[in-house]
Parts: sequence; structure tokens; C-alpha cells
Amino acid sequence: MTAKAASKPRCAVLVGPYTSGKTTVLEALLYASEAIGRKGSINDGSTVGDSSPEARARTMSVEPNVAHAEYLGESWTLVDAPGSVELAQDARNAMMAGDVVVIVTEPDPGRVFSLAPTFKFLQEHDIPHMLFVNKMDKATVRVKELLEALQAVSPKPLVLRQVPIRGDEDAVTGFVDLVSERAYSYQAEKPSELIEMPDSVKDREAEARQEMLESLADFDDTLLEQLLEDKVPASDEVYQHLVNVLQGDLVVPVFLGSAEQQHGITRLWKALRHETPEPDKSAERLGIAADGAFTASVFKTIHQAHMGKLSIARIWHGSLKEGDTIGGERPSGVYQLMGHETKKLSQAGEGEVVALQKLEEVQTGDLLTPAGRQSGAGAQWPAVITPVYSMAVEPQNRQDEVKLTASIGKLIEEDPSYAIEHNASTHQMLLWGQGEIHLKLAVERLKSKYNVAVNVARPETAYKESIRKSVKQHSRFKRQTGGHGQFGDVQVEISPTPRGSGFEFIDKIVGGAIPKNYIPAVEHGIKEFLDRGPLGFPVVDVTVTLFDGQYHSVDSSDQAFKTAGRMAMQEGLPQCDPVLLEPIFEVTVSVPSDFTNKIHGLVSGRRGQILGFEPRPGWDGWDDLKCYMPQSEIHDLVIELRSLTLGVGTFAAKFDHLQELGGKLAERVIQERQAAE
Ligand SMILES: Nc1nc2c(ncn2[C@@H]2O[C@H](COP(=O)(O)OP(=O)(O)OP(=O)(O)O)[C@@H](O)[C@H]2O)c(=O)[nH]1
Ligand SMILES: [Mg+2]
Repeated sequence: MTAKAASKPRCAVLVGPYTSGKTTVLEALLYASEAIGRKGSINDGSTVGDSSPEARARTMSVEPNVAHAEYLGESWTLVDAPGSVELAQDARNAMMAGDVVVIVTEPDPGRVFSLAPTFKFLQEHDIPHMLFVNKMDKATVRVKELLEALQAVSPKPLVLRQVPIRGDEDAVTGFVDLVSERAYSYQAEKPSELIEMPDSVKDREAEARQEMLESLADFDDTLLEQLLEDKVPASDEVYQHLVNVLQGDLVVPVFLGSAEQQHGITRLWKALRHETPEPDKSAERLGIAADGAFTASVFKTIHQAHMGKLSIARIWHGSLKEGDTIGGERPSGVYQLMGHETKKLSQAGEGEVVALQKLEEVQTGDLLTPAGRQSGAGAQWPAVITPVYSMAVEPQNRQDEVKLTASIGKLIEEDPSYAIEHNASTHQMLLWGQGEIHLKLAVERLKSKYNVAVNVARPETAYKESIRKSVKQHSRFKRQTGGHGQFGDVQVEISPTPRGSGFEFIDKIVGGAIPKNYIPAVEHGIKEFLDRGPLGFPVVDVTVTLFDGQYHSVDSSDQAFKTAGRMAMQEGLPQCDPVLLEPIFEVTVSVPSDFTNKIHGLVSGRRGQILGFEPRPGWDGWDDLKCYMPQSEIHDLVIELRSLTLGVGTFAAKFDHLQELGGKLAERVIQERQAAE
């Protein structure tokens, strides 16, 4: 094939389901490029990626790993994103910064569904992507069957680029490259060896090659004509077609290998090298104009103990020298990254990924130019993923309260899919995130990075209470002490009102039975009691009508009438047939239609009421299932939802109404409330 003009520094982003082997692929690519002299492994905690204590302890990626490599004279940044669905924000932001995305998947047709949200995201943002089917050393499935399953999830046509060569007991021992039609035998921990194509694979190879060419011909009339005339296109031409279809984001090439065994890694590198678009093409995709000036997108923010704040940015245009400013702020250093290691640079240019130190104002998603920062990196930057799971947090040491809020602020800077809420009903501080692991990571980081130990608890439900019948109540507060006494006498009618009407106070005093100036005090006393009704919860949907009363010209006071108002509630409300109200949310569960039936069970198991379902807008083969569900049942909904749907199910919830809760469930809630006193 023809020599290739040297590219500008490019960036490939590795994504894919949890444990598909992305960090191992990163290690294998680095090893193949000689960026590292020794290949580390996940299992003994020696990889370039996943170096944080939180990652090593879990043997999983908990943040993107960024590494620099030179391959055949060209400069690359490889970003290995975490696979957990709970860490999807990091993966999405990283994908935005890449020239190409490599989806690493396992050869398991039963699990490919979990790729659906990634495919959808890539399609929405027009990001060229390829598939690397990893763990082929363990594959028993036929590639054809796997490809069919993958194709059912991918909106773009998949084009297989290799066929496996299978040896004894079906083990994959090598592959045939469908462009060059060369056969290779995998070697342990080394580049594969060129061999003669085994007879056993020839038919399959010819068939797969033809399929590949036909797929390419869908996008090129000349090739189509050649195929119709039974002409065999030259390899060079085929390579050019492959470049065109990847760069045009028209098809998804599929490669095979085993990162752990170093199999298929050279082939993957070469595809990256030849087919990945240049950074200016990616900038164009993001709507970033090329006017020569320094322009960069921040796709990750990290707070580190020694380095302080690091804004990881992809430079699209121009360059940045030591001492240059960005909107008046000067980075205290510009670094190249190799996992957790940093190398100081005096200058960085187009295409490179750098860590900019101590730009305090800068946020993830910002587009940086010498003039300053533009949030959201143009209109294209993805929205923050709405949190779906929360825990109440409080500092173990009360003095850490301010520090806790500030530290959570930094966590949110690092990962904007966290959120904090000071809940007005329950007075709890809620830390919101994407799931259990996400929140556990937050708690661990609060301790390890910011030295704030926190207690976590299940969030309280914002129960309320109301009443079901009216009573008239006459209450008198009278106290005779030494000189000045206290006197206030009120007659009120307490009545239930429709749901959602809140609280109303009606003054029907005529003829000055209570002087006007004391009436606000009565209302005040009533309201104060309503903060905590006879069942222990805030009282809503009641009207209190003050219709009569008495006063004493010397002993009455605001204070006395306030107490009388309070007493009237305390004595009257318990006779009004109090009832517990629980918040009901409208929940929209989004799942692939195959799972819709399972969701019916999930909803009814959580006292939900299905309202209906319809196709999910913009998501082929997915349903949106709407239901009402009590807030108390939503807390861990996402955990069950994900376990039922290979991790892809999501939901959105918003408060809808309050609903009476009776029976054993109500008794338990009331008892727990009283026990918590
Ligand atoms: N058999 C086999 N195992 C592999 C291969 N690649 C990775 N693994 C193993 O799969 C497990 C997960 O590998 P990782 O590289 O951490 O996977 P990951 O996709 O980065 O995982 P997350 O970042 O946590 O989503 C580890 O135990 C690896 O040793 C492979 O090619 N073959
Ligand atoms: Mg990983």
C-alpha cells in the first residue's frame, strides 16, 4: 500500500461495557508502540491505567486513563474510558474529544445489548467508531452469529475486517485480514506471524471479503460497478474506501483480537493509523471554526493532591506555549499524560491532549481560546446525565460541614453527573449520582482526596400528613403568674381541602372578638404547629378558619395568641382523622422493548401504577413506560432496573402528587418517625 503522509497528533477513545478489556487494550496498544517496555496486567495491578487506589482496589476503571504513544512516527493520545454505566459521563465527555472511538466488546452475543446507549451516543454526535471484539482467546461463538447480534444494536452497518482461523477445539489461533487477504498466526505476547492461508478458512474468507466489498460499494458507485463486472478492486483502492467510510461515519469496521494475549493489536494500530480522521475534521464535527488561534475542549477535570486542579483538554487548533494565558488565567503548567504520570511541556500544539494546571475557573465541557472560556464547548457538548440515585450525607465531624460542601463541589467539577441537594422537606443533604458504585466512589474520594469522613444514610421520604374530617376547636391559653398574666382564646374550624391546595388561614372574626393586631399571631401559632402534625409530618391541605375568640385587655399579647393558635391545632388536629400522605412521582422507564414485560413486574413490585407505554422518541426498538410510583420505592429503582436490562434501562422521575397511605405501611412509617425522636 502507498506510503502515508504523517498525521497531526490524533486521539482514540476506548469505550465499551464494564470489563470488556479496555484498560487491557490500552496496555496492549502502549506495549505494541513501545511506549512501555513491559506489559502490565489488570489482575496484578500493574497497568498504566487504573492507577488510583479506588481503581486498583476494585480492578475496574473509575476515571478515564489518558496515555501518550508514538506509533510509527506519529503521535497519539489514547483515552481509556471507564465502562461502568454509572461512570458514563466520563466516557461521553471523552468520546467528544476523540477523532475515533474504539468500542471494545466481548465475544458474547447475549451481552451486546449493553452497547445500545453507546451506539446511540456516537450516532447523535457523528463520531467515527470501530469495534474491537476482545477476548477472542475465550470465544466459542461463531463470528457470524456475534456480528448479527451486534448489527441488531448498531444503527450503522458493521463491516467485518478479519475472519478468525480456528485450530483444535475451535480455539482461535489467528486471523485472515480481509483487505490484504493475508493470514496470520497469533504469537504469544508478540506480533502475529504471516502464514499461508489454511484451506479450512478459504471459503469463509472469500465470502466475508465479498460481503465487505458489497458493504463498501453501498457508498461508492465506482466500486459497485467494479463488483457488478466481477472485477477485483486493488487493495489500495479498498483501503481508500475503508478510510472514506470510517471518516464519513458511514460504517463500523469490526476487528478481532485478545488484548491480554497481544493478539490483533498490530492490526488495530494500523487501522487506527490509516483510517482515523485528522483533528481538524473532528473539530469541524464539533462546529469549531479553524481560525488558527488556540482552541481546545476540556473533557475532564481532575483534582490531585500534588498538582491541584488539572483540566484535560484536546487542542483542536493553534498551540499553547508556557506562559500563555486563557481568558486572563495562566496555567501553572502544561503537561502530557501517561496514566498518572505527567511530563511538563514547554509547548503543545494541534491535536494534542494536555493537562492544564490550575485554571480555577475552567469547567469540563468548556471551549478554551486565548480570549477565555465558552461553556458547553459550542452547542454540541452532551448534556449532563441526570442523577438517578442518592444518599443522605453528613460529615462525621460537625466541623467539616463547610469543607464537605466545598469538596463535593470539587467532585462535581470532576464529574458533573454528581449533584448535591439540600432537601427542604427532610433537611438532609443529598448526594446524587448514577448508582451505588458512583456514590461509594464519591465517599471514598471525599476521604482520600479531601480528608472528609462522611456518614451516609438512605434518604428520607418527604412524607406529609393531612386530615379527613372537619372539627371545631375551642382552645384557651391562660396563665396567671405574679403580676402580668397571659390570655388568648380562639375558636377555629379545621377542615380538609383538596390535594395540592396547601394551607389556608381564614379570618372570620367580626366585632373585635379578637383585636386585629393579634390575628397574625394566631396564624403564626397555627402554622408553627403544622410543621409537625400529630403523625409527625408536615400538615398540608387544610384550612383553618378563625371564627371567634376572646381577649383580655391587660393579659393578652401576641405571644399568648400564638400559643392559643398552636394549642388549637394540637388539640384539634388529632380529632380530624389524620392521614399519612406519601409523595408519588411520575416515572418514565426507558428500556429496549424486549424488556418491557419485565418492567411491568418491576413496577407492580414497587407499588407502581402503569399509565401506559409508547415508543421512545428517537430510540428504535425501545419503549418509554410511564407510571406512578411512590417516592420511597424509587430510591434503589435504578439498581433493579439495570440488573433486569443488562445495565441499559434508565428512568426519569418527577414529583406528581401526594397520595393517602394507610394500613401496615403507614403504621410502619409513623412508628419509625416516632422512634427516630
Ligand atoms: N481472556 C481474556 N481476558 C481479558 C482480555 N482482555 C482483558 N481481559 C481480562 O478482563 C478483565 C477486565 O479487563 P479490563 O482491561 O480491566 O477491562 P475494562 O474494559 O478496562 O474494565 P472497566 O474499565 O472496569 O470497564 C481483566 O481481568 C482482564 O485480565 C483478553 O483479551 N482475554
Ligand atoms: Mg478499564
